[in-house]
Amino acid sequence: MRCIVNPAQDGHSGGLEFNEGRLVPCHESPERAAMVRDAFRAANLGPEEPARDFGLAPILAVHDAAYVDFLRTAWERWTAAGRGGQALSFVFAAAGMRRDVPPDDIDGLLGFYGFDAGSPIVPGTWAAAYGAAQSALTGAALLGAGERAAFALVRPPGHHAGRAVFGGYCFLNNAAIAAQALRDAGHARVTVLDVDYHHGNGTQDIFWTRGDVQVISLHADPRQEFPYFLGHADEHGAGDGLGATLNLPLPWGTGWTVYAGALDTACAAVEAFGPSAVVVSLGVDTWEGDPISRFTLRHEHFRHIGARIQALGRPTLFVLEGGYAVAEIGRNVVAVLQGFEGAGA
Ligand code: OKP
Ligand code: ZN
Repeated sequence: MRCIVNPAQDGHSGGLEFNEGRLVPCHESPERAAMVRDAFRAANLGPEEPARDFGLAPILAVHDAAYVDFLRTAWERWTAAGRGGQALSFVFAAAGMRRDVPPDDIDGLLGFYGFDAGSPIVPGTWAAAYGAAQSALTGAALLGAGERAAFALVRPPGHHAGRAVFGGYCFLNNAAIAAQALRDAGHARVTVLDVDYHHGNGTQDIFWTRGDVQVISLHADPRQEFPYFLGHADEHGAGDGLGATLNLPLPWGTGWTVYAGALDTACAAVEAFGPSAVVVSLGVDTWEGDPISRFTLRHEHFRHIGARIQALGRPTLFVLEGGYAVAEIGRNVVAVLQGFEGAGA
C-alpha cells in the first residue's frame, strides 16, 4: 500500500502543552511522523507518494468557514497583538456562558474555538494542518483510482477537531475530510472506524446528524479519560444520523481480550451498515507503554487489528491519529498495516 507524505506537516513543532500543572514539550511531535516513515520504509510496505493539493473546498465541506478562517489567520492575529512564543487558550466558553457572539480579541477567539490548553498554535500550524488534510484527501483519491488501501501518514492528528472546534492536538479533521471526499466521489455510505485510545469527539460532532457516514469509536471511557465530555455509550446520533454513531468506551487497563471483543462488535456494526469504503482513524496510543494512555495492548495485537479490518473486505484508508511512545510508534503502526496486508503473518 502507498504511504502519503507531506513535509509541510513538520512545521507544526516546538509547542508546549499544559500537562499536570506545568508547560511541557508537546507529546505530538514531528519525530512521530519520522519514526512511522522510517518503519514503513524498513518494512518495504510500498512506495511513498507526495500529497496533492485539493484546495480549501473539501475542508470547508466539513468545517465551519469562520473557524477555518480563524485557524488560517490565528498566528497573524497573535503576532499583531505583539505576542511571540505560541498561541495557547487560557479561557474557555463553558456551560452557562454565551456561544453566539465570537469575541474580536485573539485570546477570546482561542477559547471560543478551542477546548483544551494542550493544543498550541505556532507559526507553522496552519500549513501543517492544511497539509495533513491534503494528505488524507490524496489517500481518498487513491481509493477512487482503484487502490484497495492507502495510508495517510499525517500529523497533527484530526479526530478531536469538530466542525468549529480545535483541541487534543487536532485542528482539521483529516479522517472526516477524507470520508466526506469519498462520499462526494460517489461512495453512498462510508464508515469512519476510530481505534485511537481517545474518543474521536470531532468526527462524532461532524457526522452526528448524518445517516450516510457511520462513526464508530473504541476508546477509553470519557468518565476517566480525555476528552471527558463526549464518547459515552448512550450517544447514538440524531435525526437522520440516529443509529449511525456507535461508541464503545472501555476502562483503564483494557487489554487484548476485552479490546478484541469490542473490535468484533464494531466490525459487526460496519457489516450491518454496509459501507463501500472505510476510513480508519489509526491511533496506536492503545499500546501498553504509551506515555499518556492506560490500555495494555501489546505489539503483536496491532497485527490482529489490521487483519480484522481487512476482513471487512472494503476499500480502506488509514489516517494516522495518536501514539506518543515515539520509539515504538513506527513498529506499532506498521504492524496494523502488515496485518491488513496479510504480510508475514
Ligand atoms: C490526541 B489523540 C495528558 C494530556 C492529554 C490530550 C490528549 C490528546 C490525544 N495529561 N492531552 O487522540 O491521540
Ligand atoms: Zn489518542
